[in-house]
Amino acid sequence: MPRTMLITGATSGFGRATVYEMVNRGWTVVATGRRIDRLEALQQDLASDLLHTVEMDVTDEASVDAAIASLPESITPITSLVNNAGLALGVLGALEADMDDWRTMVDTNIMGMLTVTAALLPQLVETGPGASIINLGSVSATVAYTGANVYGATKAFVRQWSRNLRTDLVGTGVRVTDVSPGMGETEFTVVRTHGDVERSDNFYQGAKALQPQDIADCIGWVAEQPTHVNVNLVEVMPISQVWQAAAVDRDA
Ligand code: NDP
Ligand code: 8X3
Repeated sequence: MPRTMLITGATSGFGRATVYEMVNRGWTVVATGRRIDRLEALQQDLASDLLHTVEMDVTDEASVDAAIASLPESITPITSLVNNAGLALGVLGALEADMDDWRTMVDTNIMGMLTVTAALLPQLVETGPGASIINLGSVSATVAYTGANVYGATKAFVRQWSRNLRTDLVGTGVRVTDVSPGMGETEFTVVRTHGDVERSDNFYQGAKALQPQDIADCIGWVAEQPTHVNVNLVEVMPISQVWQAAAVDRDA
């Protein structure tokens, strides 16, 4: 089984936990993200020959190409790609939401994922059986709630893209999986609220939300399935979280 994984958005949350998980499983890991100080901290903390770090902004095609071109031959081809970089911005309904936030979510969650995937697809196909692409979706792909508007829609894209890509890749040996978490306690809500740490802390307070390691475990499990097995979708929520009944506005 080939074992070199590139993870986008590895400087925080699910991506960062997956770096530790996969290095512990003996994989070679390429951790990427925009915050170089965080990548350096990973290097120092893990102090492992299995870890390589490289700056990558998934919204910048030149940055993606340069990062991939910089990888030493000794660790290519990349055999597993985790498209984890992503974000929600804003909590307001569509009437009050900010167009710049919408654009950034589409650029990152959709175009960023596509850019990195297209750049690495030749290496993944070269690897063949055992290769995998693991995309971070979300329960918000199918559950509507106020303020999810564009964020949830980008994750609906991830859901269908994962299935369509898997269909296109049949016969290559490359697997495609959508890992769709519910509420996870990461920097996600600080980012979503544009830096409101108190609001973010209150959101997670007492919720017993998913922890980054929970999703890292899922990703490790998916990546190490036998080569003939494709896990299509992993949807995982904290046991404290459930779906709401559809809301009714009695003044409508
Ligand atoms: P975090 O905010 O903790 O981590 C997000 C990561 O994405 C960071 O490492 C950040 O790195 C990276 N990132 C953001 N923009 C870019 C960019 N333009 N280029 C490269 N990297 C970028 O959030 P999570 O760990 O929670 O989120 C990871 C994924 O999981 C996302 O796709 C998110 O939508 C999804 N998800 C999260 C849930 C949750 O409740 N937490 C639930 C369901 C899905 P840097 O800033 O250094 O570039
Ligand atoms: C994030 C999950 O439920 O906060 O993707 O929208 S949720």
